[in-house]
Amino acid sequence: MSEGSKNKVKVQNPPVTDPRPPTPGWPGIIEAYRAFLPVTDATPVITLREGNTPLIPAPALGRRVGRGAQVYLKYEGLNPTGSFKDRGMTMAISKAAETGAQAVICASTGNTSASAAAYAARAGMKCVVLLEQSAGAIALGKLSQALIHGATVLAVEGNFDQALHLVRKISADYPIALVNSLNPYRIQGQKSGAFEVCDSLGRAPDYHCIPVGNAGNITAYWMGYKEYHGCGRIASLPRMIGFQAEGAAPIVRGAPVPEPKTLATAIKIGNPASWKGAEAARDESGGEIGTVTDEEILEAYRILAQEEGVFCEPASAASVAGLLKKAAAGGFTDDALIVCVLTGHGLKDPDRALAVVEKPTSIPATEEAVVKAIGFS
Ligand code: AN7
Repeated sequence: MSEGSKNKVKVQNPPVTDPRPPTPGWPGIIEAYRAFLPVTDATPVITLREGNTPLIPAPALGRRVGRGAQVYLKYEGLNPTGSFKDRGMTMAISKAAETGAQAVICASTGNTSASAAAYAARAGMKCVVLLEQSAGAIALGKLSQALIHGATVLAVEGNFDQALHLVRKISADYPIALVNSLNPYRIQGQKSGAFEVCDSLGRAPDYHCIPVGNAGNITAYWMGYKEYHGCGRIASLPRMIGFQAEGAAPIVRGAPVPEPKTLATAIKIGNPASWKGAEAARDESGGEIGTVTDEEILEAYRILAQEEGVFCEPASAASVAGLLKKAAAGGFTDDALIVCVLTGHGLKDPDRALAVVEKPTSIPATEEAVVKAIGFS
């Protein structure tokens, strides 16, 4: 047996920290919003230059909403690992590095694990992720990310909520840092999404639509909007409009859901960690948290891809499903400025895309066959 295989814990690389500015291009959210974040000169900045994602106008959705609405999509799928989780992970891993942590752990429906694995690799830390074992629980793209970044991936015979319970306990009992959104630095980093929305628009939106799973992101966006409001960068605050999948809607029902069900696997969560934060965002902003069905999610997923040219994962489409549902009920004021967060990239879950489209048509390799197939003959 070689030396390497005897020693299960890999030799750690030194963290790849970035030089302080000036550096070329966007520096990542810690340097961009340093004054708003709990970092000091002693914090090693572990960044993949996350953030600075586009705010894409969505005119087709605006027409569907009607009443002069202007709709924008905050396309978080363009973060380095393909989801909004990178905003919080750069903070969580940088702060873990500051304390000398050698290892991090999380439970995940997929995106947190992909992000944690990437940032831990960059920091030279070991990463352990607990995922739900059952078939289809974790989208393929996310699983491949966690594995290729070298995380130790454990498939738990239980659901996300049980996995989260386990990692909370293990991180309390052993020297391994928790990087789920119970880690307050995650929420701190994620609030930068709200800063960027306001920086792009030059104001706050009237409504902010967002999917809700473990409820960290709605909590973080509301924190971000309140901080920008508090220091006078925006004059008004948005109403926070969250959406849970109908089969995984504990906050709407007012009780944990022991066996959550939805094809939007990212938000298949029955007992959200930031439950109180989500309720506070809803109540303080005069907003609401509602439900959308899997059918409504898939319809929004298709509309986004086919009418706006934007490919997101199903959980992300929950924000737009909710937008359309609320609009149909006359829920928006005239000329509303609405931002929907698209939390993750569509390529995370290619199986779902393939399941909802027609398969390619097989044809002979002839001009005649092509022309016939596209209706030119
Ligand atoms: C694409 O990765 O919980 O309400 O473990 O991946 O802040 O939990 C993912 C959540 C929305 C919900 N959209 O955000 C995880 C995880 C996507 C997500 C959510 C998630 P939160």
